[in-house]
Amino acid sequence: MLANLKSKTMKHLFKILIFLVLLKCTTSVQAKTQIDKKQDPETTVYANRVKAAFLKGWKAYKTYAWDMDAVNPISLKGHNWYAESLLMTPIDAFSTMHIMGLKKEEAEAKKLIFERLNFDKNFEIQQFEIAIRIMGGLLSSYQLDGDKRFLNLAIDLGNRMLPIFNSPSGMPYRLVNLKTGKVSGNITNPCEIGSMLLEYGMLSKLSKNPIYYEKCKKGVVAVYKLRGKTGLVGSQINIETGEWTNTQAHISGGIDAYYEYLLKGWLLFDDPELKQMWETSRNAINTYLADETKTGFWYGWADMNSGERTLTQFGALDCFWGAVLCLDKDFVRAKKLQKSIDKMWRMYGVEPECINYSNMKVVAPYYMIRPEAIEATYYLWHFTKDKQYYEMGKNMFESIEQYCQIDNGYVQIQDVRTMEKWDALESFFFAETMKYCYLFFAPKKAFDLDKCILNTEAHPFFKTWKINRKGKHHH
Ligand code: DMJ
Repeated sequence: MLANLKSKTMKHLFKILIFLVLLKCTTSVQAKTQIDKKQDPETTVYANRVKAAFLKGWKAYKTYAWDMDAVNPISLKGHNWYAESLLMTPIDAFSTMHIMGLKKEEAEAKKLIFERLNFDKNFEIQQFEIAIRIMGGLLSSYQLDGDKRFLNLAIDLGNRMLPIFNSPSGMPYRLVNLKTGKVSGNITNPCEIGSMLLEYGMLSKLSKNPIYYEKCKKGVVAVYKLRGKTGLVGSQINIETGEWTNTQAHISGGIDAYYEYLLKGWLLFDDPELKQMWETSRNAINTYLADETKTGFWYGWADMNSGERTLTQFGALDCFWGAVLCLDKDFVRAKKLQKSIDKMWRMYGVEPECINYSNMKVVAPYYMIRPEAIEATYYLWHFTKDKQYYEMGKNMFESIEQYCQIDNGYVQIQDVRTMEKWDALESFFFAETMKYCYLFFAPKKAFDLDKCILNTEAHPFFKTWKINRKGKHHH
């Protein structure tokens, strides 16, 4: 009987043991699926690594260049663009901090901006750069954070820059003195004429004052009307006479964001005139600049009147076109271009500034940690969810880690063939390069590209957006 009892107890204990083992297995499977459902572990590791890279750059700025425009991480100092600082780095960094959820850094940047930023400065600024980085940064910060002081600063800046449009044609001058309003620089380019339309448009929308959009759009329409027979614009124009001083057409620096803003302006403001201007321009680019060659699919240079090919050059800046193609839903061209972008990136480990795509020789060897190649890759990943683009994004981030990282932060590359370092870190490292890298790996709730339009400095602008009396806002 005793033996019988023992064996019954043993059986019972055995059953409990089996139950416990099964329970353990189920809960650990559940825990694992919960992690997988949220975010796969590799993606989380990458998200944290990008944040760490951003923070390392920010630490360099804080330690060596606090309250200046930008940091020089090798000589351990900072510099300003003009006689005094306009806080370019903290303003450019803010929207990325917000998306990355870096609360402490957001608070310190915000404090610095509200304590020190003042546009009453007796010096000339390049209105285009200040519009995309500073006005764009402030307006985006306002939509992300809800603090009205961001908007007030943007309005003050916008009013000080308005004299740029006082030309006979309405096309803006390149330079303006922020205190006196004196303008100069009548020889300019389509990018510096049209690539502020998103910022001035958002300023009008948020301040409820139409003047900024109206003035800026007048300049954009004026340069569009002066397009060549091909439908393309040239590289340089005299805004007082309306004469082209350089008729080379391309999608590179000096023209790039002019086209980008026709499409993005249409998408953000529903302005049908912009849609029509975009479609005419895009068709001309497809006809005269797109170049199917044995080295890949590229966009070269041509004369704006004859359409004749003048140069077979493509560079780091031109890569933005991949993102524009995605927004225009032209995934056939976007995918073909992406192959070339990836090829150019892998030639030396990071892309050079410019190559001749007919012989794949380097034309300009430096790398400024520009974002455009990563931007194009991210858009394709976002819209297609094809894993090869995620892998390309990972590779681009790894290259920056490998070649641009130093003990005190990140620096640009003088020559990608030797990887010689260059003691500089542009503010777009914080606004754009790190943001696009992060977006490959960011948790879904951190950011939704479908709800906004990114300006050319990667600051998000929201189409629908509300703010309540407590400063809380939602998109
Ligand atoms: C940034 O200031 C902007 O992306 C601009 O449109 C082009 N140049 C830099 C980045 O390369």
